[in-house]
Amino acid sequence: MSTTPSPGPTAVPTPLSAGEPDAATLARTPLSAGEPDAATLARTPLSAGEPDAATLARAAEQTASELLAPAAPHRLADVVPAPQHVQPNPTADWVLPAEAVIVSSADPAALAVAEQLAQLLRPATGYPLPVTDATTPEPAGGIALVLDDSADLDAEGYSADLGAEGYRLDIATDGVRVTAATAAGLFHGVQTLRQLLPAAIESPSPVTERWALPGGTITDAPRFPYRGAMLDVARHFFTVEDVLRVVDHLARYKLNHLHLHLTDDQGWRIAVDSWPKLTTVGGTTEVGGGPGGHYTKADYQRIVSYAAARHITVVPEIDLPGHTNSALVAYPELAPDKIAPPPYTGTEVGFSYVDPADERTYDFVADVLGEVAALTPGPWLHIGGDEAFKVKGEVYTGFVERVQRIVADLGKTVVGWHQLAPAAHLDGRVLQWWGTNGEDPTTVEAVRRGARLIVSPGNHAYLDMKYAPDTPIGHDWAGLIDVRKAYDWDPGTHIADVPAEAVLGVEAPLWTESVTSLADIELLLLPRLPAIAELGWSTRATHDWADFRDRLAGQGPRWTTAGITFHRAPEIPWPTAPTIPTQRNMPQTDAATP
Ligand code: TNX
Repeated sequence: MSTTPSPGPTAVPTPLSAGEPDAATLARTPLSAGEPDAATLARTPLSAGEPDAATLARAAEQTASELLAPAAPHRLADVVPAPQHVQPNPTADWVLPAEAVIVSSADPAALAVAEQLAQLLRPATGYPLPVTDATTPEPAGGIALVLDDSADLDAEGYSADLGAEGYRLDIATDGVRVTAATAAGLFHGVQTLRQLLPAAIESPSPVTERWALPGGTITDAPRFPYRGAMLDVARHFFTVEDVLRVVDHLARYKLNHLHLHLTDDQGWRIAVDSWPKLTTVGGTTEVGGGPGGHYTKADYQRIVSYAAARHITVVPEIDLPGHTNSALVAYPELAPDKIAPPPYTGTEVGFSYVDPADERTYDFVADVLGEVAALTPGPWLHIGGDEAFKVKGEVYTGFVERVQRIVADLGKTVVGWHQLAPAAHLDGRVLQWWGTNGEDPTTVEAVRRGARLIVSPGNHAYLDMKYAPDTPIGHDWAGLIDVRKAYDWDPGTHIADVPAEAVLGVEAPLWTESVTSLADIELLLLPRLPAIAELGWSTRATHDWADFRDRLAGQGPRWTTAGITFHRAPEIPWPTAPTIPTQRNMPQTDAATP
């Protein structure tokens, strides 16, 4: 990130107390770096060309008025993932007024983002924040969301191609303007805006706070088009509500894909009308013997549309030919020996497979993928392909090639774990690389034949790995992954001999053998998910551990205020004084109180 140095108090986050600052607060308010206070000014001897008493008095008055209007508590650059270009203007801090209006371009998708912004801001502020539309939205003391693909985004001597997901955020004395060529760009701009407000904005009920934003301009766009996380809902089942909450976490950090690992040995989680026992029989187990569960088609569509409203594409995975014990329990005809295996509730891998020699298997695959494709507006279908240890050599590649063709015939783009690499290339196919060693000639060869990669190194991006030996849940087969390990790698160069252009993006998978609750999910996701999100979004020039660590620390009070569980990783300088917003005394019936 190139940052124009900003003099003034924005360098020191100033915790604000309830209401207007009193005299004691003002006395404690740090002065701008290098700014003399009134006493210093009075002691300064006059010499030729030095300011006279009147000038000094004016300077003192200005200092006093700056103290009366304390700076916004956050620096413009205090954003995760790091924005591309940040140009602070400390004279342009802005405070959201109670009567602010959110005005948006009339496009329905832009208006939807404006309404989402209002919904983010209303609970904590208690302000009405009406949403209106205009042909040429202007902030006019409030917030304008401008959809404009021809906007002059070249400002202040720099230029940026905002593309499909970029945005420009201007915070000035007359309000805030977010400009983007797409609703997705506006949505990402809104996430940045949200992070620049005091952490109390995350409060689910009204609090007294000065809703100050740091002045200046951010121009921002992602490095990679694919930025994702995966949730394994097969080893343990998670409710729709849990998944929607994970979607919210992705959205905060500008991730745009949610990969759902929908099927595995321990449970089949997506309803398939043509093979109903997949869920009624295959969905009733999970690791440890719990009741499991599954998504009806309506449930799945609810996840898909909730994600779409947050500009996140769902990538459904049906893992084939291995990891299929739950399907074999339901339909023994798919098993190589045609005998139903017992349900599996352990955590071993690699023992099950659908019979690659039986045509019925391909009917099954076509039916399942056809129904899942019909429910999925996004372009991707993930066919797994990992750890099919008992399907070897040409039998394996032959199976994969047939399934790849089925996906293509459904009009979807095939994604699979990098074990697919030896199979023949098919236009557009994407391999998800989960190795732990960046030397992988088989994957390099598949890339040479045209495959693109989603990079998920097991020893950096696997969110199911423990942070430290004492992490209460998680694995360690790929090593321990503390926050620095999650952050310190480059998706563009990680795999030797794979050119950066072949890298579609990055994904952080969360396998759930040991994960049984939403709190468990959040503990493993946060704070590592923002690290992976930053690798996917931010230009490499911003990569800086010390800077990231400080910006990440600022997210802690937000999670605390929002009631989100996270791991207080010892290498992050979390603020010591928790930001406990003052609850405002509002009647229970207040519309803004959830
Ligand atoms: C490997 S990564 C698997 C999963 C396990 C995971 C546990 C991959 C494609 N397969 O089946 O859940 O390790 O970390």
